[in-house]
Amino acid sequence: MANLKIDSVELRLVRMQLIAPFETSFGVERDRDCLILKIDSEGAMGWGECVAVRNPGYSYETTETAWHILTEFFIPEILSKRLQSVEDLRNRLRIFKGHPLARAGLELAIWDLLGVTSGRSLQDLLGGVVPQVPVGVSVGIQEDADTLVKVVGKYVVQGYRRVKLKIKPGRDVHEVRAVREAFPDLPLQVDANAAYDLEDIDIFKALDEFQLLLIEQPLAEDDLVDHSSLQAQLQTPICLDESILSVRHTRQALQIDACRVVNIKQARIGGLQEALAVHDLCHAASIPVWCGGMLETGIGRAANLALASLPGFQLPGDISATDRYYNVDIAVPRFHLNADSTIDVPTGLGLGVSVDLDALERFTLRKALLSK
Ligand code: OSB
Ligand code: MG
Repeated sequence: MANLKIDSVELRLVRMQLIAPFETSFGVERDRDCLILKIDSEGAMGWGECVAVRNPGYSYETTETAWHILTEFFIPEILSKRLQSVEDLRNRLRIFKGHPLARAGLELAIWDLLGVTSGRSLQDLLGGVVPQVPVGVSVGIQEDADTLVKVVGKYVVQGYRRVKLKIKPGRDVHEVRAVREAFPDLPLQVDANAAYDLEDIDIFKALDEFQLLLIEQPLAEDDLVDHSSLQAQLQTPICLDESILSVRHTRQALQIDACRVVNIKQARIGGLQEALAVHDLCHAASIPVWCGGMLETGIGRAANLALASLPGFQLPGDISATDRYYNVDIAVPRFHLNADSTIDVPTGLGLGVSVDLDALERFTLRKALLSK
């Protein structure tokens, strides 16, 4: 049993320049904001990342709502308290509703602390089994189909063996066809980020012809029922991202065949513990899962790699090398793509990465130290 006294929590609003703008159906990100948390516990420290961004485009949460929820509610609930486990933290936060991204950021710092203080890697704590995980790259919406084909080609040359294309209404069938014609054998999938509705069935019927691995989150995040109707009309598996916020949602989605693949993001699911439960449920039901990404810094990416090393992760994750995202990252060492389109899972204590404090300070827009 661990015994972590929570002495203080430092919260930072951080802004990092992306190497290239990332466009999805809900907007363009040029630089990425997030919150970085550091928990101090009797001389040990744990790092976490809350992946909320400036706008409520992917999720209703933003950096400002997460700041509010963390500083006013979640962190005061644990300051100067003793925590024996992640379950202890979850129990303390159970009185609060929602805000999974804020919740997951705080939980991640506790996982890191648990690893550091018990001499174990996060992979070990989670039950990960493989030393490298297969990864792909998520490609944003581009100027036009020709540019998209070029950008995909660049990633293929770099060694990515699975590509995800972001789509939105008006930028879908034509683009996917162009990429499929240029790369007939490339494992390919698309992500709509909830931009369509059932009336768009003809678009999905057309996408159904391109041997896609999956179609991610085609319809609204709060609509499992329409996803089930859509799945019944398609050969291509539907994969849910935004719709799956808990193990209960997962069970219900599978019950009504609203999806046949699940994207697991520990952040969206409210933390690694709940993500493990979603993994276990899907693994037992032989539903393939894969690890999604949120353009994380090296802190969040380290967590994703550890999670993706569990046995149920049977499809490549949206976990790309550091140089797909940032020229300068706040965590070191950087993550590199291996020749077989995998990335090594960190083996050091906790997250297994170090934070570059100078870089962190340079990227910090605001910070607060909470203690009792
Ligand atoms: O829907 O999967 C998504 C990035 C930000 C927000 C939502 C999503 C994404 C990605 C990028 O697809 C995945 C990554 O490389 O981190
Ligand atoms: Mg997605």
